[in-house]
Amino acid sequence: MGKKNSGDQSDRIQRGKTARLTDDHEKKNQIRRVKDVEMTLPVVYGTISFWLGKKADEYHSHKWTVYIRGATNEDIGVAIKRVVFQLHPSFNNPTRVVESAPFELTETGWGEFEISITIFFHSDVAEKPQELYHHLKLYPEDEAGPQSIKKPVVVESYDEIVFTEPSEAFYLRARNHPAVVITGTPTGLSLPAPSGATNENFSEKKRGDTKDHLLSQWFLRHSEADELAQLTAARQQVQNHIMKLRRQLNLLETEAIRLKPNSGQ
Ligand code: SLL
Repeated sequence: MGKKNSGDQSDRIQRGKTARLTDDHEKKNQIRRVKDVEMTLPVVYGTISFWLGKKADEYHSHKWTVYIRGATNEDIGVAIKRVVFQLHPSFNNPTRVVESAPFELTETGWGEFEISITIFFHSDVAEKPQELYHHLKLYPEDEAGPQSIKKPVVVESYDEIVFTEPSEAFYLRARNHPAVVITGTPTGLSLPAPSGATNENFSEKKRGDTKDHLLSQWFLRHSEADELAQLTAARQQVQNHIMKLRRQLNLLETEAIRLKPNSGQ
């Protein structure tokens, strides 16, 4: 049965930095990678669990949700194709596959256990699946008296999925996406002219974000995420400005060619 932990805090933040995703087998497939660039996907994963109070029975004392979300609640479906949550074998069909963002799963149960979260990336990301682990926590550590049905127990971990030398395809597709943080300047890559097919479209089709999530009031704050969000916003402003200048330059160049007297005449 579920155990009651003792300790100081029920809401806990855990930190980690995910190691470089190695990709030996993909190197053989001649994936073109962007040198001197790192793409980072800041994520938060964890569980929020509510005690069911009067509705509780022996096998269903809590209702909980496990999830992995963008650290700033942006849609991480830009990089992640599918997430598999592996539950305790006491659950029916303990392997739960979530095919699109938001990547989450809600269940009822009675006990705490380790959930494995396997992340599969889109094929153009060209990275192997990555596994994270989260310990489902149902019981608050610091409260002696009866639990409240209103205040859940929340445990979240902040992590960064780092794509060092990302694939060119992924870089070009996701470099302006708000869920992604870019560091470095690409070398040896001729960027296509702005087509309008980047930034603007993301905002229209990002329904996998968790900004208006039903549970968002319980999401914890992670200072790293806030800092990265500021950096991303600044970078995007600069990007937009560059795009605008590029368009103007293009127009001017076209106009210059048109006005240039033909050498033969
Ligand atoms: C414990 N080692 O003893 C853990 C195992 C398993 C929890 C916890 C199943 C719910 C259901 C469920 O909650 N299992 O049958 O629908 O605390």
